[in-house]
Amino acid sequence: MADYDNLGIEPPNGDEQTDWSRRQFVLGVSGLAVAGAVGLFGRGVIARAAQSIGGQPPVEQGLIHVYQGDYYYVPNRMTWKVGDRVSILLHNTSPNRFHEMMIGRGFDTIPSPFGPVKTQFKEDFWDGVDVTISKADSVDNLAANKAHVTSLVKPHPWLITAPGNGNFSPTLDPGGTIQMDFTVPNKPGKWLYGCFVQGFRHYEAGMKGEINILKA
Ligand SMILES: [Cu+2]
Repeated sequence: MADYDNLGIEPPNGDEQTDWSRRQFVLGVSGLAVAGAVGLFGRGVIARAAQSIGGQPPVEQGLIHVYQGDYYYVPNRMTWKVGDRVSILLHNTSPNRFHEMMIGRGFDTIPSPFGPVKTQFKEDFWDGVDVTISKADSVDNLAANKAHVTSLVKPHPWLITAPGNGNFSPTLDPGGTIQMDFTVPNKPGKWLYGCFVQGFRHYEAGMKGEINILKA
């Protein structure tokens, strides 16, 4: 495994593992938001973008490795084309933190004394997309929401298909991996990906990226 944990990226403040549980930010976010905002705004936001890979990335298809760290993705830019087959093999390289990967556009927010707190993307990229889970190890949970998920990995107690758990998002335990196979849907344009664990604090700390989807 590449040594992505020594990039000199400082973690956000706070004890995230105690205030993060499954989709807690969706179901009970107000207390979390206040606690998170105190840590965030009281001690300053560390927002150092990691791994800015220069130049225009090539169109990627087939197997794409995406690495999660504290608090970044490698790569943080991808270019896909409508109709191509893509398999994201997501790796959580963090030694001790949960991370997820949402893909979407816009933000859902809730009001708080410190301003709006972002909870997830407003538009879920995975809405209506057929996804096959072909590998899974140390997955904390995967909210399917409106994606059509088939898992070749059985059993899959981590697969959450009930509504109300937030947008499509695999959350990996430290060291976890998941492979998601799909055909790039006809949704061209710019999309974002990010980790909203700990009430948007991972995203704010730099755990985000951009996908440009080209027309077929
Ligand atoms: Cu994260």
